[in-house]
Amino acid sequence: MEYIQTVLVQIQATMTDEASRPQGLLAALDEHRSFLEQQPGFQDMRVTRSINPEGNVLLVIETHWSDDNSLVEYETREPNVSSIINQHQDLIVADSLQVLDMEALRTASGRPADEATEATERLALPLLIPLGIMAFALLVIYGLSRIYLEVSNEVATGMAAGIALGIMFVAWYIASRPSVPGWQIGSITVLAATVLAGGTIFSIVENDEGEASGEEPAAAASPDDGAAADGAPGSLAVSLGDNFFEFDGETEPAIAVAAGEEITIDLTNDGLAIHNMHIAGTDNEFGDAICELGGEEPCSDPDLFQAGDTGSITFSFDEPGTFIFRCDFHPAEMIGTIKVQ
Ligand SMILES: [Cu+2]
Repeated sequence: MEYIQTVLVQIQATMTDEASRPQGLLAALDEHRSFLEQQPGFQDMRVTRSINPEGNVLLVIETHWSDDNSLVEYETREPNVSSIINQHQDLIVADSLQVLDMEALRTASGRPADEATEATERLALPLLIPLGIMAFALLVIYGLSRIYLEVSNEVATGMAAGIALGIMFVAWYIASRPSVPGWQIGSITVLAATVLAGGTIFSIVENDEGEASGEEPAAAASPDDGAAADGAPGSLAVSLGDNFFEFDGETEPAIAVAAGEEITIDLTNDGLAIHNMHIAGTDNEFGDAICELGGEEPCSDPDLFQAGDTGSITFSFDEPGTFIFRCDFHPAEMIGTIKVQ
């Protein structure tokens, strides 16, 4: 932050030459610069005046300070810009002396940044700050969740309580002090980030090793990706429509399953009519006109689906082959096949 004392004063039109002569006001101000350079916190002095060939001349004297204490210190003792001007009362327009203490909002040293940079900053900061905070929060959530997953429940609870207490302590420490030096905030941030990053990396490495050595069972195949094609165990879902079976986007589906495994297909009647699912026996014939649960051939449970009903069908085939299935209520159009591999 930079603090600026701005002194405004008008020199009478008839006195401008007088002010400019050696030993005049301007020379005195120039000389004052070497005094200023001895003062703690002093950074720069700039004297400007309005370009006005006729009439009174506005003189602006800015002194720049690194902190407000230095500025106040300087202002309350003589010599200072005001006292020097007051020694030249005869030159100035009565009551035209004004002293303003100002605080620079940007810490740019002297020269303002070019407009392009400024525009970029104005546009980018409102986006970057929230995005940065969000990314940081996500990293914290991800990191902590990895760590919590790796440790036992009791340890995780203890850790969460410890972290909460730690955050409260740091917040209390910062809030209870009028100002906290940057290095302390920096140290706290670096420490927290290091612990979090270290713990996260440790958890990930630990977890990978666990998976590699088979300590943890591989995740079950997800319901609808490749389970059917691979014949891997997993739940399959078939929709009953008016009047078709729909599976994987097909309306006369061929459903691949593995031989010798018990397969369960989830069923939903998404149509308005009644339906069921009846799979042919090993002879690929339908023994019953309408199948029954517990009968000779695989039959859906329930054996009659009203609109909106959900249920399933469970079956297994020991030998590879292709077996037909149908809805007993719409056997001509509502059909499909089970491919046992
Ligand atoms: Cu049907």
